[in-house]
Amino acid sequence: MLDIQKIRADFPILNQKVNGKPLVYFDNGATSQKPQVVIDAISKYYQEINANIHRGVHTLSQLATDAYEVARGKVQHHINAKHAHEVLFTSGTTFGINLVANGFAAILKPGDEVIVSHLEHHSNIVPWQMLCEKTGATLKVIPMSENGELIMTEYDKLLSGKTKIVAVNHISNALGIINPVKYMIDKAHEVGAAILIDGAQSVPHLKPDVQALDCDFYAFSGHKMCGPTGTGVLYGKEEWLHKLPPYQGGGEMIKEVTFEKTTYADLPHKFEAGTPHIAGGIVLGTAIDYLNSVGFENIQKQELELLAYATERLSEIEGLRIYGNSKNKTSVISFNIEGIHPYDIGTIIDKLGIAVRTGHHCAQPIMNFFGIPGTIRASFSFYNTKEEIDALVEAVKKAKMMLS
Ligand code: 7TS
Repeated sequence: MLDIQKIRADFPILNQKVNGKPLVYFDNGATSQKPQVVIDAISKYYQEINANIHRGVHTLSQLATDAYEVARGKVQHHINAKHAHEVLFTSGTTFGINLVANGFAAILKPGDEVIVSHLEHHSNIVPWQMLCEKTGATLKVIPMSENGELIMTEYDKLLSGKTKIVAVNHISNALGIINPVKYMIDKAHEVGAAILIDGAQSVPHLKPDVQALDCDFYAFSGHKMCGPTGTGVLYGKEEWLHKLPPYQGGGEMIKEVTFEKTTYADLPHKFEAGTPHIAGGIVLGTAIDYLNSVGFENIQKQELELLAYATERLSEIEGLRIYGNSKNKTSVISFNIEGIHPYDIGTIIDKLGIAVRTGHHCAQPIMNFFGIPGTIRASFSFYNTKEEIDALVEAVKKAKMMLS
């Protein structure tokens, strides 16, 4: 059992008032809060070892380089990648997906097909649309059902020899639905297609095993898993990272440069042009250590309890509809109240100290599917409590009264 009060003491931001009320932070799907160890590790880096990496012979540069590579190793073990050089540090999920989509421009031909799903964040739609525009390939979309699940029989029908890559999220940000990614990966491979998993919303809740999944790419952001903003990881299978061209040209990603010809550095440096977010990469390692010290089993247990409690309590409110009723869900509740715009509820409950996200959550096709402008999304983390859910329910009831 987690000692929630002890865990909450690790997160200084949680212990404050917003608009005169105790902060209730339920916007974890947008970004998580940071524990003190992560905040301290950022200062420590700049106080003690700040230097550019992979460049100098001097001691600080070596210390910074070593710390950065230790962090890469931590990520490798965390996601069970076969090689450390399959772990690319990026600025976030968006960067990782764009890197892969850009690389596939060198591979796709007119008539080829790219598959995404109806449940994607715009980050996992737009780069593939841009790729299709560039190459003449066609974008296909796996449809979803009323309860927010992807329809696997339709996925099976879309797959063919023309499919070159499938891109799907592990967990939907707008509804919290957990997709059957292992099935989807195996099916993509049956037709010889590559598959990218957008893990932005899964890594705060579970420990992905990229070898067991057998995915070709797995992209995620550090800031949703207690790490700093501007950090992220793209895992790519070695064979694919060799096949794809570099994304950006610049320092650090080369072996040799002449005006006639440039040769590229080995993995992972081929994809890491320029000075990276050194402190961020190192501290992402600290965040991963922190999450593992809490334990993913404990995290899941606490979050599923919060999900069940919030679903039950919110359902007390007349006219409240929850979107995405699948059993395969993480701790996200997306809802609306009949006749009231989600933005209005969000604004009123903010005055009561409660932070939720309202709007389309960068997933407009899902909102279009339900015929709504957006939802109110409460996304819970392991450091949230049932008392906070009670505060949300009371605040929503109050807002409903004021607005109806
Ligand atoms: N993919 C998914 C599934 C996401 O939820 C997000 C961000 C991204 C990609 C992009 O991640 P980034 O770190 O590169 O921006 N999702 C959200 C959200 O749900 N609310 O704010 C950001």
